[in-house]
Amino acid sequence: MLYVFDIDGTLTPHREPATDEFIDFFIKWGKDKKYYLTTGSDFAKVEEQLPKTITTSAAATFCCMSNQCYVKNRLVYENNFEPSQDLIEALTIVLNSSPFPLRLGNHMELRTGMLNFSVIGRNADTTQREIYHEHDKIAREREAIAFELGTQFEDLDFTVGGKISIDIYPSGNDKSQTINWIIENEPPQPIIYFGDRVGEGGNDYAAIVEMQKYQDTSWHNVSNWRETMEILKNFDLVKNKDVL
Ligand code: M1P
Repeated sequence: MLYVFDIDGTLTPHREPATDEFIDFFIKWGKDKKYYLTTGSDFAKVEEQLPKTITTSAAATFCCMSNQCYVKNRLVYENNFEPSQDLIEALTIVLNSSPFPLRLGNHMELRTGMLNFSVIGRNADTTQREIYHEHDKIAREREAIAFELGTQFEDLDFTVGGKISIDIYPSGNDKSQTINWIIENEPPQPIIYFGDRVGEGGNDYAAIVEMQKYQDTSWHNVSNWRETMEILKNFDLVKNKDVL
């Protein structure tokens, strides 16, 4: 069995370090498991949020929507992306026309193989992130922006991930790359995926669509790290029952 975990909202609170409770649990749980990490964030943020014991025990870590892959801290591949002037202009118009009142800076973050866009800006602190997230839950602003820009730029994908932002990358350069890499590099075996955005339009969706091409794959849409932990604990209970 191979496990694949999204990070923000699945193993950790969004853009925050994993809790001590989760770290203690996961280190013990992971001792006899093979698992992969896959995130929209870059490697520096992964290291801020998860301890080295967890990242170095991962079979591989896919960052920036799988546009960068590390095996045991060694870079294995990366894709390039240079946003066009048209895209920057379109995002600037969105930024200037959003009714949300706060602009806190770092609205377009260029990462390896992708661009992350946020109306409130990546400088928002935890409280400000929540304020935007509450606004977005009601206004569904990010969904609307992603849809609008998706029709304007057909060669790019716009997906909603995390709480305040949208991930943008060349069509297909998404988390399906994680699944394809695993399929190419591992013998056939069951794969189980955990993410907080597995529905259409979410940034885990492409991984789920890709997994459906293969047998013995399954996934969980979780609301937070605690739910992930409970599911993993229950697997072990069921397994032990089978053994008994
Ligand atoms: O990994 C999920 C997302 O985490 C962050 O989202 P946000 O800042 O909106 O909460 C970002 O790193 C985003 O790119 C990533 O997809």
